[in-house]
Amino acid sequence: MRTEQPKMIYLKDYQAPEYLIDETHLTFELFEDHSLVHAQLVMRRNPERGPGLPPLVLDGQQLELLSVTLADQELSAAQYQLTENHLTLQPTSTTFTVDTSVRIHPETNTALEGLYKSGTMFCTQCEAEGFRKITYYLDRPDVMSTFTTTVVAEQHSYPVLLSNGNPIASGPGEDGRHWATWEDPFKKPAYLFALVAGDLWCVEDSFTTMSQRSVALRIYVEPENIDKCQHAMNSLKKSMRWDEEVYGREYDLDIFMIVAVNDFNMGAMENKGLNIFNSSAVLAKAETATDAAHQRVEAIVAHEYFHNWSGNRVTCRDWFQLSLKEGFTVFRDSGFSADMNSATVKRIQDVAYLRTHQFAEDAGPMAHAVRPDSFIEISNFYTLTVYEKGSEVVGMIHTLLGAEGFRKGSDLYFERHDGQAVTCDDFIKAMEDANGVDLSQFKRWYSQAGTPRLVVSESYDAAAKTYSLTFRQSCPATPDKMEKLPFVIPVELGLLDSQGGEMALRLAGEAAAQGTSRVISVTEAEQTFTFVDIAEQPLPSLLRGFSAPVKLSFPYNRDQLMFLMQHDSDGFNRWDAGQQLSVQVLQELIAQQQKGEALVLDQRLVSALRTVLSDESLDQAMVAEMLSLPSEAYLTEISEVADVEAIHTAREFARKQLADALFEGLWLRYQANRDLSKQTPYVAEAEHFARRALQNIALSYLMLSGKPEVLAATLEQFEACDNMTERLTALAVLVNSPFEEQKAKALASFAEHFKDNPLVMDQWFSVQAGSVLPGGLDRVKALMQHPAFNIKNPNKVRALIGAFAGQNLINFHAADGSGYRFLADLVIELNGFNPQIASRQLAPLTRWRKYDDARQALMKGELERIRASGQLSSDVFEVVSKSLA
Ligand code: B3K
Ligand code: ZN
Repeated sequence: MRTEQPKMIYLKDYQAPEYLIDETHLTFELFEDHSLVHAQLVMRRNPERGPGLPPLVLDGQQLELLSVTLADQELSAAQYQLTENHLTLQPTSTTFTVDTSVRIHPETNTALEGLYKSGTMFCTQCEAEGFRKITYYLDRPDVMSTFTTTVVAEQHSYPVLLSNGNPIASGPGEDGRHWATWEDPFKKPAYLFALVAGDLWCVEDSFTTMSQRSVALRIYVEPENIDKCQHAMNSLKKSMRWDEEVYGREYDLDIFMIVAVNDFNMGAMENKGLNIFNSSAVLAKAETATDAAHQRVEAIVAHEYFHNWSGNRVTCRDWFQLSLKEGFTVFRDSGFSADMNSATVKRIQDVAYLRTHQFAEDAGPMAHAVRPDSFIEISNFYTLTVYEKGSEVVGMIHTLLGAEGFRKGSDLYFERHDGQAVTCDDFIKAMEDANGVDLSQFKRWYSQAGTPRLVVSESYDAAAKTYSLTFRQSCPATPDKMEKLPFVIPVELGLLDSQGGEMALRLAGEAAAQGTSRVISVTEAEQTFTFVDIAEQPLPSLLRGFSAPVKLSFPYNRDQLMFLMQHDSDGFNRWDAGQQLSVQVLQELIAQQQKGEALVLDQRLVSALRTVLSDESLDQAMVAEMLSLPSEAYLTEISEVADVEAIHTAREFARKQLADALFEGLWLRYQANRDLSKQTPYVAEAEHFARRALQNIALSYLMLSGKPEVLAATLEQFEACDNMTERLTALAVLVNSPFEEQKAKALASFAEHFKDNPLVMDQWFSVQAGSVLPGGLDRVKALMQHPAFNIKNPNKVRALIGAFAGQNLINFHAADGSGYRFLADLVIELNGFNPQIASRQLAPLTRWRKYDDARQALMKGELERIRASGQLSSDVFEVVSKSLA
């Protein structure tokens, strides 16, 4: 545990490093009760920092220093200074070497940062500042070095020894040990260092790059998982091809490796040539992973692979620039997933996620800009804002420049900055220079937090045949800034005539119309755009494809929304019109519930969804998305004060009404698709995902009827299907149903069948944690005692506690505060051994401002209890103190 007070670090204080490291030579001696790390750093004074030889301050944490040698002279304790976080030496010439030996304890490292053990395997996680827990170093991304790494370990337990780059030598050692040496010729910051030692098997393949080089591809897993790697391997090859075709980026080393580990704080890590993955983000086969899991594997494999250019070859100057690599890489992986699957459905899912979760973050106490100005603990800034909003910001540049202009910009960026550590400004500059545009106002997206509001009004002049749209933008105050300057908001729009046709779009002053869907830039606080030659009152379709991450409002009535649902040429906006209609209808029900009135569902929602359900020409995944009502979390996010019970009751009421009214149509669609599932072996491809998505949402509605034929169908699907998508849906449907006996039987047989597969057991935990039936907290507490639960394993914590607190709102927000007390206890416990996970699990409590006074007091009380609980990690300290500020 730290003893120094956590302190705030500011972007404005950035200074280039005093010294640089040109070469890093590491030797690891791995043992069961400790490990030794010998480092030789070939260093020089950074010429940018001018003459003089200031002290060399190396970062290091939780290291036992055994020896230190400067310029071949071993130093005595009087010749260096050692503190909790630093080792300070005094160089005497501009170039020199530093050799250190340290002892570390991966075998007791529960924080899963630095070198640690996952099961029997040694592995590393160094981003952002974990390398300092391995050896003394300049642990900052603007210090880039080549690495040579030798790993020595016992041969029998650790037959596989891996590190970054290419293998250059290996051999036997003494006492049953062996060694391997790896060399990474590409300069990289220490956060991209990786090491793995274990008893692993691998699936092998190869990829021929666009310049005809052959690259060996290997996915390493524990032997029992060797049958679950093919999907990740296919995804990897598709990613490599896509990055060549869409971005012109070719892979550089002779080998690319992925290793799956069970204990991992997040999804995966892009270490140069040696990606380390949470097993949940690699392993997938029909019997054990859902369609969603298959799609997640495809997206994460792509994301980490794409980092080889956007992150590794061109990296971040400092951690305030994190979105430089993360926002851009999420944008790249979204484009890939859109191309591999249905682009509209991918966009819908991304936007629903952003609006529900990132908008909530942007409105809460941890709100920060895409490029934050300050932080206490960088691990807390791997956020939805840096990733997802960061991707939206890059996406807006793409929208403004067009695909070709964007590609010119990205080519220039990669060419200009290859091998460098750069800033978000450098990225924008490349986009500007390649296109001859000025993005200075646009850059406010990087520096101003908060979700802008865009209020739109219209006026039609029938005599003049002109139609005007007036946009008013504003952005709420956030903890970093009260006043915001106007953003550049690209709004893609179209105008529909009374037949649903698209009108030609000619702005006043233009010589001719420019298509029927176009992008206008709103750059002022208030701005009017007037279209001419508009023969009749149009209906606007605004923010097509969600062209900017804003909260847009236009006073649509329900009939107009139904019209857009049917006629808008933009698929995303058809879905969004349906969502807006649902929101209006649900908010009406919520108000009825709050006033103690009888609930009455507007039948227009029923008829709109009936039309969608019976439209056989629509992509079935799209039908499934349109049938999904906005989540309780989203309804919470858009409420001024969220009424947990009323939201839940209203939404469940609407679901039941829809289920009854649409029973026939749902049943037909369900049966047709289940029949197809029976006839077709599982395929992990878009059209099959789509079919199962509709089948499964239909089943979840149908079960609300409580009819025996639906129960029978659910049991049939549960027992006879050949894949986890159908099985898990059937299980979830049973778990949320009143059929206690069948539920218990299904849960037991599932657990018995999959007890040795931890990833499947995670899903079993999640399904139960998500059950909205009363008694949720007791069920979660009981499940924590299950032999398959392990609080030290992040996947288990996320599957059970994360799912409960993040998704089961009606149970978590129980009026007596029991859910809050439970979560606070858990955070206090996690803080003691894994601060990153502790801090993540805290997020639901930080949203206290959204709730009624009684709940606010309870939530704040728990935050205060955490604050007073003793020695807090900097991770938890930052979130708790900002939440209470
Ligand atoms: N870059 C890593 C995230 C590291 C998180 C460190 N706390 C995964 C990714 O975004 O690709
Ligand atoms: Zn990333």
